[in-house]
Amino acid sequence: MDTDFEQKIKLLRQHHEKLLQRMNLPIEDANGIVYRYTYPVITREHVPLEWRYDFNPATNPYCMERISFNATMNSGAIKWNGKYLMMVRVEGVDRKSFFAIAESPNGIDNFRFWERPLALPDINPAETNVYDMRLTAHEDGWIYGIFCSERHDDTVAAGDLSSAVANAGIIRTRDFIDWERLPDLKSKSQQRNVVLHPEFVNGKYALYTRPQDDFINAGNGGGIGWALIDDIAHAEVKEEKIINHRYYHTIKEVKNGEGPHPIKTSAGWLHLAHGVRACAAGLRYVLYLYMTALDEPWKLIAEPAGYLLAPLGEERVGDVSNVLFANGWIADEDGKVYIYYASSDTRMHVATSTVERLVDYCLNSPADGLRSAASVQNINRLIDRNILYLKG
Ligand code: M1P
Repeated sequence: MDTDFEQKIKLLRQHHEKLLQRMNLPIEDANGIVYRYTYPVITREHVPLEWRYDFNPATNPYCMERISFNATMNSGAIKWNGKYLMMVRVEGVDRKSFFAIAESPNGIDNFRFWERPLALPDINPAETNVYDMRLTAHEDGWIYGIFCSERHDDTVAAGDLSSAVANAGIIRTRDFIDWERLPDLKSKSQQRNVVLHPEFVNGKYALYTRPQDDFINAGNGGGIGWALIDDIAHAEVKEEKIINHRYYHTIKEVKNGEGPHPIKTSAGWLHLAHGVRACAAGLRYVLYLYMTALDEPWKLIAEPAGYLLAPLGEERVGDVSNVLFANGWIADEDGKVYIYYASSDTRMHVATSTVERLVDYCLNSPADGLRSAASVQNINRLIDRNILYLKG
C-alpha cells in the first residue's frame, strides 16, 4: 500500500473526526428570546468522506475528491428514539439536491450523517431536483415528509432552460428506513413550502400551503395557506384560504412560507415561518413567529412585529446571500426548542429557546402597526410602563 496515500487518508479522517466532534457553545450575547451558537451545526465539510473520496490508491492515485458537495441547508428535523435527526438538503457541486439524515445525541453538536443518503422513491423521470423536506409525526402513526419536487417547465419557449415548476412531493415512513412515496400533491397553482399539520382537523389531514403565481413569485398567492385534505394518499388542494398574510413594507412583503409544522402549546399553535422582502441587495429572507388558536389552527391569534432571526455576521454570506431559512425545529419534552436554520443557502445552524419564552415573545411583543408612527407609539408605551414601574 502507498504509504503517502495512507497518510493523506489518515489526516483527512483525523480532520473530519475533529470537526464532527467539535463542541458547540451558546453565544452569550443574546436577547433573552433565542440563543445562537458558536459554530454552524452541519456544513458541507460534514459530508462523509466515503461519499467524496475513492479510497483505493490504484483508482485514485492523487487522493482527490471524486464527488464534491456545495451546501448542506434547509433541513427538516425530528426527535426519534432519543436522537435529534435532521433531514438535510445536501447539494452537490452539480447543483442537484438530495436528502440525507444526520443525527446528534444532543441537538447541538456531534451531528453525523447516516451511512447513505436517502434513496427517495423515484416515480417521475421529469423530477429534476428535490429539496426542503418538512417532517411531521402525524397522529395517524406515520411520519410524513413533504418536499419540493421541481422540474423544467415544458410550456415555455424552446431554449428557456431556467423556467421551472414547483410542486409538493409526499413520502412516509414508520422507521426512517423504508419510505413509501405517495402521489404528489394536486393543486391549481405551483406549490412550495407545503407542511403537514400533525393532527387531524375535523377528521381531515390539514396542510399549510404557499400558493404561487409561478416558480419564484408568490404574487397573488397572498401568503401562507391552509387546506383540508380528504385522502393523504391522493392529496388534493380543493379549497385554500390564506391564514398568514403579507403586507406592504414589512419583512414579508414579497413572500412568506411556513417553516416546520407548528408546535402545540397550551396557549395555541406556535408557528415558525420565513418572510421575504426586496431591497437594493436583492431579496432578504428572515424568520418570524406567529400563533394560531388551539382549536382553530387557521385562526391567527398573535404575531409580533418583524423578525425573530435575521442573517447576522457570516450568516449573511453564501450561495444565496442574506437568507435565513428554516424548515425544521424540535420541541423537547422539557420545553427546550431547537430551531434549525440555514444561512444563505449554504450551511445549517441551531438556535435554542423554550416553548414558554417563544409563547411569551409572541403574546407580549407588540404587533406590527404597519407604519412608522405606530412603531414609535409602541416604544413610547413601553417607556411609559417602565417609568411607572421604576417610580414604584
Ligand atoms: O434562496 C432562498 C430560498 O428560496 C426559496 O424559498 P421561497 O420559495 O420562499 O422563495 C427556496 O428555493 C428555498 O429553498 C431557498 O432557501
